[in-house]
Amino acid sequence: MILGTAGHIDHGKTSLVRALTGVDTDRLPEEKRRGITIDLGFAPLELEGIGTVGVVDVPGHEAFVRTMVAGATGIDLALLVVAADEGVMPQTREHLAILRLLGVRAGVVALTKSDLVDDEWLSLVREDVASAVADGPLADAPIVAVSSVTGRGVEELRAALAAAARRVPGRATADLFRMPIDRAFTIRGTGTVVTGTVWSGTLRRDSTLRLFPSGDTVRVRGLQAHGHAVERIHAGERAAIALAAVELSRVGRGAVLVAGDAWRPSTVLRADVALLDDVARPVGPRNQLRLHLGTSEVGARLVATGGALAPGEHRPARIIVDEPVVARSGDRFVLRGCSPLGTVGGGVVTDPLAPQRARAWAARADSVAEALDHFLREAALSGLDVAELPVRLGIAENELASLIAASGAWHVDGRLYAPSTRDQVVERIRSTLSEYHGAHPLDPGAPRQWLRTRVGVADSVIDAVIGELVSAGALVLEQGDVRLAEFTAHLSDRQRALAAELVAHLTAAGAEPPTVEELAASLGAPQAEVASVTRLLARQGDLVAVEANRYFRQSTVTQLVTQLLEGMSVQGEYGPAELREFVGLSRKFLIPFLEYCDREGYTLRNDTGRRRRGTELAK
Ligand SMILES: Nc1nc2c(ncn2[C@@H]2O[C@H](COP(=O)(O)OP(=O)(O)OP(=O)(O)O)[C@@H](O)[C@H]2O)c(=O)[nH]1
Ligand SMILES: [Mg+2]
Repeated sequence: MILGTAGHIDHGKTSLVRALTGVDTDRLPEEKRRGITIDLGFAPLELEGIGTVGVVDVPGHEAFVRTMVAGATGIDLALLVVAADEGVMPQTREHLAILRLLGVRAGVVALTKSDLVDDEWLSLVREDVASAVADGPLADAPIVAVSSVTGRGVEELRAALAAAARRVPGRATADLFRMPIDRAFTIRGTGTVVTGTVWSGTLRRDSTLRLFPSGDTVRVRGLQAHGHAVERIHAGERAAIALAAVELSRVGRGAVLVAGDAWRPSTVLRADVALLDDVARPVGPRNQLRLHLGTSEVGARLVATGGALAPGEHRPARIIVDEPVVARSGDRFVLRGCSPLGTVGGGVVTDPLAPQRARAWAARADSVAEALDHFLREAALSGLDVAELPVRLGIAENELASLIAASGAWHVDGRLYAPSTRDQVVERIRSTLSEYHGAHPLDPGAPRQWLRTRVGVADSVIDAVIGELVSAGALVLEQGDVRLAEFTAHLSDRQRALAAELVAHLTAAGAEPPTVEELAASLGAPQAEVASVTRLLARQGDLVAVEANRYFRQSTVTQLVTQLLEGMSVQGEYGPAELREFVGLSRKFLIPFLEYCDREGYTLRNDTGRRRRGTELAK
């Protein structure tokens, strides 16, 4: 469990952490010199009945709110610190707003420096604070007066924190591992070490992780929790992870470690976004914003349907970021404005992997099934990558199978399609084929490869549908050509006349027939048509293409093959000149004919000549 401090500068956060844990988290020389917190501080806190809680101490200075956000992200409990002598101040409110935006639901308020004020003043400040937290997540939080100087109230505070901690729900450990990195440094002999709060999942030593935004694959060489080496680390714990062979320059605050192959960096997110009530102006796509998600911070623009968001307004929007971020559905984030600098709002990611032109969309937080349905319909024929769904939907991998089953979606080769897609693909195949048959009535069917390019779905999908339709008898797939089962190639009257003429011509030409071009010229018919008719006659078995574009009558070929094989002895090996004796063809016709015989398996050619292969004669 993680506890984070919050509160205005100098209100006593770091002093109180030291009073609770004995650890001074202000370690930087500059922090000592200026007497303020600049970077995040970390300390272990023992709470009775809870165990060790990781404390993240944040700076209160208005210039370091971005650091505060990085520290507050992923905490379970907030310790809001308000100095009794000053009361509620600007960063008290801003930090409170950030806690609310980040979805922190529990905590305790400490009225520090109570030694500096009298009881009357203290009760006034207490009322002030109560009204400041009234409509937020700390509305019911106990308010405990403390002094880090006298020790007053510190034990009462510890007990209040333990009570609040007991009500915090556990985090999912049977989930994808993710840890936004908040620090990176090198330790001599160990190498690069990164620290952070584990958001989800479990990590074992020697695991392999992905590091984003670099995308590097990294190996976990050592694991520590609260300064002790451990074998595994779970969601909700502070972790120090030693990474094998990673340059320090590759990691830093803002990077994130994840396990599994569901994670993708993305530049368009969809989210439910809320603007704070006290923002000065509406926020639209022209306003430069900073998106704080996990420990990362990137430039962002907000595009909501219906224009700019007004102060206090809550609407679905798209967030377009300058640099890729790794987000998951359900992630909370904070949006800050650049001028004036300040927190303007935040929200919940509803789609971390939004298509470039997707419309903003309101997710129903309680219905993952609805989200899946929406994504499926939106993806239409391109489908969804099943591998990324645990991230896109924000669910554990083990919840996916039943969700997909319930959706009725169609799962082909790692992609998921809306149930209606199958009918759509069937319809497209049918109409594409019937158009093809109309345009090419003599063709046996459309080449499958061509069909794939025309239907506009993944090859695996079209192949699956063709396979189904072939089994169902609706399509015929023959030699790579697909046709509707009801289609048969047919000749028009004119083509029938042409076919008869053509056959007569080829019969007369015997063993030395003309090419298709020559045939077309002597018949005075279009070459394309002659080619189609000869192809059809070849499919029907009347003609044989001994070489490309040169057709023989089947009977002529049979006779030539018979002569050849009868001439060759079983053991003999023959050169072309000898074979020519058997069939009596001129050289121009002989070589293509012999090659035809090789292809058809009548003869076998090697370096020294041809042998007879089969004893059976041509049919
Ligand atoms: N009298 C009195 N002084 C306190 C108490 N707590 C803190 N201080 C003093 O207040 C000053 C600021 O305390 P810090 O603990 O550094 O305050 P902080 O909230 O951590 O400040 P930032 O991290 O810079 O926002 C220091 O000089 C502390 O000694 C307290 O309970 N009583
Ligand atoms: Mg401090």
